[in-house]
Amino acid sequence: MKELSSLQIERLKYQPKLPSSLQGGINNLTMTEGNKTESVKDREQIKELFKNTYGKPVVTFNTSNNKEISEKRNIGVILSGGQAPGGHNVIAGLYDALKQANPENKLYGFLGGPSGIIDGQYIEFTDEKINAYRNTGGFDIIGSGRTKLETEEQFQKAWQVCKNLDITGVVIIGGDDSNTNAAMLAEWFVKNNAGIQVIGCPKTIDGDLKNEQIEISFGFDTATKTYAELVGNILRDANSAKKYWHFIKLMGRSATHVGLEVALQTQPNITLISEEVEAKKMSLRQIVDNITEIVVKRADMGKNFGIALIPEGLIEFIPEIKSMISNLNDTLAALENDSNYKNADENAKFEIIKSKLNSQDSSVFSSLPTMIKQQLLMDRDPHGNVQVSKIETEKLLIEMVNTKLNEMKKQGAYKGKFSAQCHFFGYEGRCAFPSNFDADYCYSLGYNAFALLKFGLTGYLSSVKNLSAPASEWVAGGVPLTMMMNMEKRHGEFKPVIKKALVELNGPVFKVLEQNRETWAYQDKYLFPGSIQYFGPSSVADITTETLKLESSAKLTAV
Ligand code: FBP
Repeated sequence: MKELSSLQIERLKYQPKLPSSLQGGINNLTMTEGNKTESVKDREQIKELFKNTYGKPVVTFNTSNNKEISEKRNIGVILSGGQAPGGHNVIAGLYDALKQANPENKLYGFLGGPSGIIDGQYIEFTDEKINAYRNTGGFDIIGSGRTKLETEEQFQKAWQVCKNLDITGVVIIGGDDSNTNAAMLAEWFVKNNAGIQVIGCPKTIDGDLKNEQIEISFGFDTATKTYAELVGNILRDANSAKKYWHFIKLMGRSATHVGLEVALQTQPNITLISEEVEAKKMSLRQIVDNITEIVVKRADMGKNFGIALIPEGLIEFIPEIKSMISNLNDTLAALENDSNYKNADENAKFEIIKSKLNSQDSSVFSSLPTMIKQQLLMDRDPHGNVQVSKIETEKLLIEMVNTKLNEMKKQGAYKGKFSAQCHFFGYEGRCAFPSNFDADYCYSLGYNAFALLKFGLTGYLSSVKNLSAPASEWVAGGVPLTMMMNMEKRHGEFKPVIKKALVELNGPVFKVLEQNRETWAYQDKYLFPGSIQYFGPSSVADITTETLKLESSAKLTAV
């Protein structure tokens, strides 16, 4: 029996690249401070909530000649939220920097996500443990979770656990919600003179944790390449058999960056973009009509096949459904302890919900098939989000398109054959071996996180910029978490959260889709990206995403 696959063996040997500013070693760094910062929105409220950590400057690191001695210290690390390729390398980079700073330093990993720091569940990392996980996908080195850190009691417990282990710095690797946790914990530790710093690292395959300072979250590169490979394979299958329409739902809870990137890598016939649906105030009916029009026209051309990409979060962007879901969230929050509701059967639950919603929302809710109603009533995640990965939008659209085509058939307006297959690609891409880009980026983020701790900063996100250039030219530094925050409604209340980056309809990435959409719908300009290449020519092994390339060159043109 084999212990490791051939690829595992080769990937363990890969040496991730660091920006040249970090290559001189962790004890040979200088830090440059920029100007004071402000939050993206709701400045007064955010300032009031983060009195101690608000407004700090963006910082950048450079190599210095003065080799400093680092005092011995212990650090804790948490993997938080959905898995994303490269998480293990963030930990490896952090570990290597920490040991380089002082070999007596210790790194503790909290188990199962943020709950690990509250319940005191942890391991101490050793060389052996870290070496077994270098350049591998997944978060299984310590596991992950979605516990929201927000109550006084949780913070007190976390403090006690850190005191017991003599931990003076915590690194939280997570998306927008997890880094909101990081900002809250950082503020609380300063307020209580706990002497514990908190640093975040930008993770999420969804690609929506990005802004002027953060070019992309880690995991997006590998996950989109994995989905693009699968979509490319299906395109070729469809083009060979010429008998199915494939409706493919792609992960991306809120923003459609994943769908857009995969569309650019594969050029399918239809790509729905949630942000466009919302901006154009499209109804579910209009979306169905648009898809049906393409299906009918292709059938007239003798093509009873095609591929449609559906974003995971679509349902929450259709204005009539968005408004209904927002009120439904408040209604469900209010019914949380209502035993009548809790003990009711499914139909009775639907009736209770309908009676609590206003008449418009109630009729939207009633118009949805039972399957979707059931899925909308499922538990929210700990951050109050609808679990859109469980809502089968792809099936809903197939059903509605099919009904419309049957009506058209009766009227003689459609003579084709519609046979559909549905797919959901999400979990398939979250634990793939990180691409070279993600392996390098993640290692640098982790290494850099220790540099932020070393310079005494707290409430910062580890940032590595200039990512479309070779790794040696990347710029390492930190961005205050409060700079990215605004107030949003969660569980029926306004809370400070990191603002999600949605697809910009005036941005360079969406423009490419817009310009080519008509051609791709009918002319089958399919691309087959194939699998991620870990070795071989740089032209295939070191490529980044179309999104990063287009956004970086648009920034350069603007300068
Ligand atoms: P993060 O925002 O935590 O990175 O997670 C993103 C995501 O992969 C979404 O695309 C998806 O909707 C969600 O996680 C699924 O969550 P879970 O793993 O809890 O089913």
